[in-house]
Amino acid sequence: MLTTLQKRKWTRLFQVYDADRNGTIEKDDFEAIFHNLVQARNLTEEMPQYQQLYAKFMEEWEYLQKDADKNGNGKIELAEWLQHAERRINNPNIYQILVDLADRVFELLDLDGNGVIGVEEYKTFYWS
Ligand SMILES: [Ca+2]
Ligand SMILES: [Ca+2]
Ligand SMILES: [Ca+2]
Repeated sequence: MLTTLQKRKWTRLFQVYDADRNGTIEKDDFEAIFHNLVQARNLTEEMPQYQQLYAKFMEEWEYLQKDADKNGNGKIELAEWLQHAERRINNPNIYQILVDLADRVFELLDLDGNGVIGVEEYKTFYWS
């Protein structure tokens, strides 16, 4: 069982991943997040950072689809996500993929590099 705090955190994370806010996580959401990030950062396809980030996003999505999408409809519903969270928390190797990705996203979002995501930086990400 997830604790109340874990449940809240993972629900929040679900909302972050659900970029188009339609209530489920799909590959499109991953693509959208990725494109917002690379735009905010002015990364272009020929840059190694772009390729690395894209690979990370797709790795994460493929993993999610395999492990979380239990009804196989190509979307992760919140209930599937929370069950997935429970398995993931208990598996440090898998957990690491998520932590790496979150670090990478954080690094990219912190446009001025001060170690904090400011409101403007957050906006750039979600409303660019
Ligand atoms: Ca979505
Ligand atoms: Ca599903
Ligand atoms: Ca910052």
